[in-house]
Amino acid sequence: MVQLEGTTVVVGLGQSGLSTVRTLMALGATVAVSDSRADPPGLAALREEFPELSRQLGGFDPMLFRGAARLIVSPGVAVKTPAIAEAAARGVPIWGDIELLARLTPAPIAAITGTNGKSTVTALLGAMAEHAGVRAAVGGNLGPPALELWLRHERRAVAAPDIYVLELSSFQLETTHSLHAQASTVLNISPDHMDRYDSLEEYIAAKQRIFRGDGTRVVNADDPAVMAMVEPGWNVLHFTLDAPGEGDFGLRREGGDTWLTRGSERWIAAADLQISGDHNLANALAALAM
Ligand code: UMA
Repeated sequence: MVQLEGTTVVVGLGQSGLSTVRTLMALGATVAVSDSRADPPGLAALREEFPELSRQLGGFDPMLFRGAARLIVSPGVAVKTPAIAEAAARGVPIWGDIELLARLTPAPIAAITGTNGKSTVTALLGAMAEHAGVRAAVGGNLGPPALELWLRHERRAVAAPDIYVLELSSFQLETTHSLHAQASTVLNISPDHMDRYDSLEEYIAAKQRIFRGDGTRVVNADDPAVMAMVEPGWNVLHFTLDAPGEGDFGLRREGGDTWLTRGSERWIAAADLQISGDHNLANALAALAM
């Protein structure tokens, strides 16, 4: 079980912050909440559920952050925010909700990021798991916040999942350190959230964090920015819209038909998919590889 001595400050309320507070309270942690808005989303629910909880609203207090045992920062709050950066420089650990989940759950995690398609691949993989009789908890950047999934089975509302299937944003990955996903993918890279990042390289570095650990990395062989992330010695599966190498996933055209194949083995006819377009062929191949 995760050790949470001292005060954990949840920075940024909203959906992610609220589920983080609920989780921390369920774990018996000492919690304070901080938000730069005076009336942030989720405040009414917070007041109702945890009326005694310490709240510091309408701005960030560097003293509060400095004295914290750790900060758990919502995805919408940049870690470069001065009060957070200052606390980090003083050695205060900066986590996000995914970091807390990674420390809490023994279940395997399948983690999906990329500029485009991550919601589709997450939904496909969740549906595949369900169809295969694997209990999957599906959410993250889209759908239920990751810790809400954990709370559902912690409260015995649902059985513990066999696997988490998580859509992760670059924002979430910035504050994730110990996620060792069993399978992870970066579907593609194009400039996004450039108001938050100083350069495309910084955005790519955030996405690349999904590949930490020693799981299977599923990479888009057609995207040079994704291919450039791959390091020697990794266990890698590729997907491509061209003919795949042995063991990899791609397309083969035979007669008038297009097949999604693993190596030369036909898995499914493109015409049988209920989603269309090349981008969705790539999404389906990525989900199959995952
Ligand atoms: N806040 C501050 N100071 C700031 C900025 C924000 O205090 O400088 C506070 C706001 O007042 C608010 C809280 O932080 O109370 C908002 O946090 P948040 O923006 O992280 O919003 P949440 O409701 O917690 O939603 C977040 C994700 N939001 C973002 O990444 C911006 C949601 O992704 C996600 O669904 C949710 O957690 C649950 O996991 C949305 C999103 O737009 C869909 N994602 C981006 C995208 O897909 O492109 C990355």
